Amino acid sequence: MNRRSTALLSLTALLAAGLTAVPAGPAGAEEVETIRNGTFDSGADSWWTSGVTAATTGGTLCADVPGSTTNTWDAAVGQNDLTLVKGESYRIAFRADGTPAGHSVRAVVGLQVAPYDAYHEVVPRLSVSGDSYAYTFVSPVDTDRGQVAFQLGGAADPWRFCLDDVSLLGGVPPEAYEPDTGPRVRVNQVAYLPRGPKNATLVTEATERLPWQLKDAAGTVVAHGRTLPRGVDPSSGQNVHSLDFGEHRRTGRGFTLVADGATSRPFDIGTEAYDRLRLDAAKFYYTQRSGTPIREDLRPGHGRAAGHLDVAPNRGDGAVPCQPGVCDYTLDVTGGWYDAGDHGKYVVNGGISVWQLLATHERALHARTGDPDALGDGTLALPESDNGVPDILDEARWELEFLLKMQVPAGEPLAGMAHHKIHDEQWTGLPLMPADDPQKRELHPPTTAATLNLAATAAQAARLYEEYDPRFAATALTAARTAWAAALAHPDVLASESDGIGGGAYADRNVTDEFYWAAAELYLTTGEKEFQDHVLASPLHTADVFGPVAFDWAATAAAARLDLATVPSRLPGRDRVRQSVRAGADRYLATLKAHPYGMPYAPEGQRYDWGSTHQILNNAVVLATAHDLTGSAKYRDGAVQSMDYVLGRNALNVSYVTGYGEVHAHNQHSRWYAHQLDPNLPHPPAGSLSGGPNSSIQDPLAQAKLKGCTGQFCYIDDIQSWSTNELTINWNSALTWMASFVADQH
Ligand code: 9MR
Repeated sequence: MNRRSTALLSLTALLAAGLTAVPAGPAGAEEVETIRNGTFDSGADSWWTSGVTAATTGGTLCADVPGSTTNTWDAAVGQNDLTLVKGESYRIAFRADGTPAGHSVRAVVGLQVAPYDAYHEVVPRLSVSGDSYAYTFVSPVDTDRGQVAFQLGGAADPWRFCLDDVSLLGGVPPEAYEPDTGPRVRVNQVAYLPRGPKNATLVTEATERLPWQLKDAAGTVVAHGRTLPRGVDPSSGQNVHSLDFGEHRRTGRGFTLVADGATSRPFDIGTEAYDRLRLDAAKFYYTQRSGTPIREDLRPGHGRAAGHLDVAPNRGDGAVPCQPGVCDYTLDVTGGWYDAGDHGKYVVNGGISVWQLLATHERALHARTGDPDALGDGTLALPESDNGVPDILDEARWELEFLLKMQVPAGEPLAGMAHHKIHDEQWTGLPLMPADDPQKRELHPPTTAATLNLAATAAQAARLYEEYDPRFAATALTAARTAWAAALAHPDVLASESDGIGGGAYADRNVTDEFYWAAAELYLTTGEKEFQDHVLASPLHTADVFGPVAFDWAATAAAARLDLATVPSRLPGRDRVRQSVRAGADRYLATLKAHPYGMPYAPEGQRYDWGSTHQILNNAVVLATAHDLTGSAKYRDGAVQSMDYVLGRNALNVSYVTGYGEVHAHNQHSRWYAHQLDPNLPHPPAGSLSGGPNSSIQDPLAQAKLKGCTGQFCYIDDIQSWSTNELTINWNSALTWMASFVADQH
């Protein structure tokens, strides 16, 4: 639902008919009907209409929907003033038809007043003969301003919609959700490297070793062996065995593994998929760009109008004011990448994302297996391709230019610091193309964390762009120095945890790690004593920074440590720095070996983090870096094996990368890759990483379907599940780095 929509709707015939109790459901709780006159036996009483000509005949409401409307909310039927109880399970049901065939209705249960939140929405395609629809969800709020709306606009030609038997039943038993996990042999559904590790997991009640067979595409057994019983895996609650077919090295497509009467999904043995994945993961960023049209010729199926230029209905990012009381200037903050499925742009998260793309390039310069041409000029089909600059640097620069624009101008209070973020005043609904966002945009207060993200990445940029554009490198270094000085002058200006309306908070209470990171990048670029002193004096320099999750947008110390270990410098004690990476990698390797699903991630209590897939990949980055530092095969194998989980060797038997693997995430939460809500919109492009299992299941859909889930099961491939199934710039940067590493291990 576009939350703006209901603000425009007029209300008619609001009769407070009271709530009707209906017989108890199977769970014994009392089920309560919330809709008044859902059968239209009393004509259109209690219902409003907007932008349609509607009438009831014979207990059915039919609406003539005009053609040539723009938005779904331009034509609608609905009912307001419904009471919803937080945590209660509801079933929304209705019968509907549409003539001629092919039209869809957007059925929304949400808030009838600003900010027009949608608690449940579906967009079924209607038939001419009519169908019944029913969906269960959990209300995330208490409100007596609930609304059910059927949005009908947006079609070129007139059509007719008929509706009957509308019900919103409270107190229904929550829907039992059983994910379809397919065959019990779990494999990397994409590809194993010919000379790499090859492991799989079998879900079985058996406690004794079982025979397995590897079959080629023709069904011929090409290898066989016996499984290793592993007991109950705490991350899934399943009894599992693991199996190792690493001795088989012959390449091919369409292999399967057979064990315990189950046949795995097919997979390849080869390297081609990783060459492709390296490019696709990095290509993700062009389609996240703000402030420029996405060219259809460069991204077939994903072209779109420029977002947030100063063209209506966008309010534009060309002259964005601060939130009231924060500043009295405006900034041109056009450009940059949209953070995720929302239209927000955040310096903090932009920082780690840029860092990791630049680190992918920098690794290629220094690592024994690195290949700077792999993401070089002309590889990513960008508007800047063939300009003599590696495409990965062109892409990262799109965000860097934006980060620089977020710096408070000289002469203003807090000059040199960076605004934490810029986004809509209110949350918007889905789908919503960037160019169609009507919300006011605002700058949020500068913070120390954002300022240090700018200092770190601009300093890193200064050394990497020097060869291609010395002027830009110099500009970046000046901005980094200015930001560093501003952060030292204002070392504890923190983002507010509650600043999460219209965009994510990205609040970080501890910036010691950001200081360490910025100092490290400034030191690696300049070699200057001031920065060296800060690095050596940081309590984090000698601390164990390789915890259950190595690094992310909020925890950047390990990012600093990896660069201090790999980027050439004269840092005193550099050997110990390198040794610390190895020690961290040893622990991730131990975690991986103990894990029956073979991954370097075992959060305390199996509480999976928001974006767990990228945490797994970032831990694998530490393993990969240990290989780059030492040449030791065990670290390379650990890093390569970590990809198996992300690509399908997991409890849900799903690849978390769109377009990769037989069953893969493709309904990620996004306002413009919203195919699940509007068949005219695309799925995310191939190579988009889903955040994956998140034990905290913050969104209502996940709460309705996944309550009580164990670790790996806290995931659903549904566009409404923003806490388990979003896509983001910082998650795809982990995928880009790791896909690049694996592709280099040919
Ligand atoms: O990935 C972020 C997660 O670590 C935080 O806990 C959460 C709350 O601040 O926000 C997540 O990031 C979201 C951001 O706030 C807004 N854009 C979408 C991001 C991914 O869901």
